[in-house]
Amino acid sequence: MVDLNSSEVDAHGQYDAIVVGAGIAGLYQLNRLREMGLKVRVFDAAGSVGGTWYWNCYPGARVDSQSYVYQYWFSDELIEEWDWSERFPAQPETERYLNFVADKFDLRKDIQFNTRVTSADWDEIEQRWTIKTDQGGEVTAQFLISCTGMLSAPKVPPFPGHEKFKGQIAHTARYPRQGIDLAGKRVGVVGTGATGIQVIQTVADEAGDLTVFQRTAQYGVPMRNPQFTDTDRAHWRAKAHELKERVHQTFAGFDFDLDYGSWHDHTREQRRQILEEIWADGSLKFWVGSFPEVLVEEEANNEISEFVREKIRARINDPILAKKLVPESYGFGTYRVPLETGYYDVFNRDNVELVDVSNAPIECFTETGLRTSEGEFELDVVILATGFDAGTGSLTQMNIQGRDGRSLKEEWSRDIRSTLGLQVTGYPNLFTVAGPLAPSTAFCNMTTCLQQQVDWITDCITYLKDTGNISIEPTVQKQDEWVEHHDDTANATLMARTNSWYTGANIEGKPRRLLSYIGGVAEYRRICDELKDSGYQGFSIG
Ligand code: NA7
Repeated sequence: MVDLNSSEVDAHGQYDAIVVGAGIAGLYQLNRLREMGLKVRVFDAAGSVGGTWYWNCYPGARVDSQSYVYQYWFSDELIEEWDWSERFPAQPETERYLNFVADKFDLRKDIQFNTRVTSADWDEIEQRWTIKTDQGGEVTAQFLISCTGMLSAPKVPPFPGHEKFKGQIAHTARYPRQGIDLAGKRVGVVGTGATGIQVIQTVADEAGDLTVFQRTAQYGVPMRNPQFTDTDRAHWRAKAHELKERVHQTFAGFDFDLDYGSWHDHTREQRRQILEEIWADGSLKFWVGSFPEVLVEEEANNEISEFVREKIRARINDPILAKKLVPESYGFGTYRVPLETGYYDVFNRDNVELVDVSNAPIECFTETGLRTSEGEFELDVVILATGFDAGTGSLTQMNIQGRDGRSLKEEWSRDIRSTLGLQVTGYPNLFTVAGPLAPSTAFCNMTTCLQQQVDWITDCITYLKDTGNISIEPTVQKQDEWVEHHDDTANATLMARTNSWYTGANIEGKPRRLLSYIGGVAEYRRICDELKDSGYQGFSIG
């Protein structure tokens, strides 16, 4: 059955490619495939374009990559026409940018919104995917490209009793688009990751009382976010061509790199001076732009961790409170580093209470709020900033069945394996942008990695077309090779030892593996390019 509501639908429901997701990657992928002359349809569960920047419309949501590198590079005209207002734009601006792109390149006509893919089955005889949606439609396509993002399946903690609660509950990744009136209300925020921190520092002013439920303290780095003048914009525009190349040559896809040489080449005083200098930059450079040893060697990591702890302590008036807010159980940078603006200062206010739930967990909702093992907290609104089933969640929810009826959900519930995070053995012609075991699973300035992966996929499809082939998938051996390399790289770092969504530790029962490739963006790109140049050696093509 074909959904005939949409304007550009193929009468027989047959496409060259189905793209799932109309966020940063999906929009670019659609544009690239259309340029090739392919018949493409995009499905998105959201009501409009934007992906992450559509759904995460919670108070204070803001990108923490610099706007001049968090953008598309494919159109000079676009770079000329779009004006970024500041260094780290807030969610509404980023969403507006993606809407601007969709309109400028007339992308909407090929996107079907409010449509969730419910299953995708590989038909071995037809060598095509059959895709069903919650709108009752069914289409087929030679290629299925998931652009669902690595953080798009929200993790909702299973606190019982939510139906009893008389107030309002909102997950940050499904925040009501019209907002919630928090003025004068008793607001509870559960979670103090990058998202929780943005919410807390933003709503503390408006809320009557704010109760923060913290399980793990974070190493927040102050964000420096100047407004851009016309001169700034002209400066970054003039550098766009250089930046476009530069971001692919660095460790984390930004315009800076691990620029300070080895940790061991400097005295303690020199290191301190360098750390102060990078701290003042007010960006993720403090995390992925200092010394290579920081994420690998305990001694270096301890020193930088202590540097940040000191900075946090200095911000909190009450030493007992400071003790709770200073992370001790893991090292700096082994959990996603959040950028903050006034976060620690919020706890000096009279209307803000920090509830440490590390040893006294939240047990349930009550009619009037939340109960922990140590007490009850009366609340009008509970904001769950509790994160995501990262990397795999959006893919496993889609019920993807590959060759011989194998199920991606079932396979990944045992062991999360992929080839470069781009393809999975047993699932021909399925491409996964930001799939697990690629740097795009969040060890990268996202726009850099997403565009690189979309380009790789587009080149791969072009190759198949040019050589008269129909399908491609990695061999078992190729996949084993990548997983082994990924694991060797990951296990040499301190990241693999910290519990967080990076290792799958935030989801009960999820197999442990560092979800993000940590060998560096430049190295990843080199490997991807080499593979392409070799004619996709190690892949079965037919
Ligand atoms: P994160 O980083 O996974 O943070 C989720 C937070 O929620 C974290 O503080 C968790 O504590 C907390 N959490 C989760 N479940 C519970 C329960 N049951 N009780 C108390 N606290 C809980 O997600 P974010 O959305 O903040 O950030 C995700 C990414 O988005 C971020 O890394 C950026 O890349 C953008 P825990 O640490 O598990 O103890």
